[in-house]
Amino acid sequence: MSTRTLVSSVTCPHCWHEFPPAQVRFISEHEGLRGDAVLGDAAQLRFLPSRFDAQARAIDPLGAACTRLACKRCHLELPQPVIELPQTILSIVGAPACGKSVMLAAASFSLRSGLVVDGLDFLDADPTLNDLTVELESSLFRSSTPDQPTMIAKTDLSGRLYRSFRVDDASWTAPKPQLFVIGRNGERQLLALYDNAGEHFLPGRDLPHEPVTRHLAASRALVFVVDPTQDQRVIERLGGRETVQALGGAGSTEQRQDLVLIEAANRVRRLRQLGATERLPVRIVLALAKADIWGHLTTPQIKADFDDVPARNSVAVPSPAVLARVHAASADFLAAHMPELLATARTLDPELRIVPFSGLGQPPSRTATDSGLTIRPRDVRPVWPAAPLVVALGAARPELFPEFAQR
Ligand SMILES: Nc1nc2c(ncn2[C@@H]2O[C@H](COP(=O)(O)OP(=O)(O)OP(=O)(O)O)[C@@H](O)[C@H]2O)c(=O)[nH]1
Ligand SMILES: [Mg+2]
Repeated sequence: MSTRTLVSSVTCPHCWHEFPPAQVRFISEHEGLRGDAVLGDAAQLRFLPSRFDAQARAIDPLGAACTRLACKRCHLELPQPVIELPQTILSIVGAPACGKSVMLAAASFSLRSGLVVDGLDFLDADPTLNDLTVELESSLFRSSTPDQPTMIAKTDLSGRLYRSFRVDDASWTAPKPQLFVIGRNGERQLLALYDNAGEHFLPGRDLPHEPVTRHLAASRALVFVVDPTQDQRVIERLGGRETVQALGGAGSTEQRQDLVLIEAANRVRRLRQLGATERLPVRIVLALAKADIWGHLTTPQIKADFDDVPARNSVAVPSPAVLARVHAASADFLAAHMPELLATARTLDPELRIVPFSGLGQPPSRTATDSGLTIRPRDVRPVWPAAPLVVALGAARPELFPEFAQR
């Protein structure tokens, strides 16, 4: 029989409760055991086993052998790697329509291709749980109708991307985690990502029983997606709101993105009970989205770096030297156009990293006057879409990406 090493403490990727692996619940298999106090009448009973068979499967109260695991608190199913591998949670944060979902789809799609970083393995921990990223990827990056223009929809604030459970006589809602097993340099880890709606990060939107952004309590790094085209000063340089909106930028209302960042940092402090002057225990990466629209405004032009990448390699993370160059150009650009955002981010993390990218590679367009913006999947060519995540992982877990750990 194979032996397994367990982690010393499990952090549930659904409700972020921490508990020893010996406390993990099993999901009953016997059909007579339908109904669970936490998940409701339709779910199979979750139980703490006291009997096991010769294959180390748990025996449920009606005698069936069980292998599926669940969280002690929220009773939602846990893929096996959750109790065996160290877990890194990255929080993707940003204002509505800044490009989070497009980044997540382009990043997970390209990470699977093996072309992003040498020697990196990237697999779904549980394909049924990851249906959200699989769905996001299939619309733009794996379409069966690549000539049919399409676009990723705005992320819903509630509904099927979230799950409910009852604890302490209250009903809770949490976003579905997307879990991946990543391996490199002999290290293996579980990576947990969440796709929130931007509205969840706006001040005043952290509701007690909808802990939709409570991954901020457990995450190692914040990937703060900035959409420069939502800032009035950038919009003016680009020829006005209507022009920018026609390219996929500008959003619907102007957002103070620095306030969204401050709100996220305040939530990190509150959830971890940190004092106002204590350093944040998370690393911050500013992921500057939609560089296809504004990338010619920087000096030197980031756009030139983009155009230089061969099509087949556009998803690869650029070399540390190129990353350093575009970091400096992006910092100058932010200092000139969005200085309060840069200052806020630097105060929160003096070792801040800035990584520009484009999830689509080129602007979408409007095919009919009454329709939204769309793009043909065939024309989508993401540039550096996974670089912000890899740089954040390098900052949080240098053993995985030593070459990207240092600025
Ligand atoms: N030009 C350009 N437009 C983009 C790019 N990525 C996203 N967009 C546009 O921005 C819109 C919003 O992108 P999403 O990824 O849905 O934004 P989001 O942050 O997930 O938004 P919420 O779900 O509302 O929080 C898209 O519908 C596109 O029109 C890009 O790389 N280039
Ligand atoms: Mg979204």
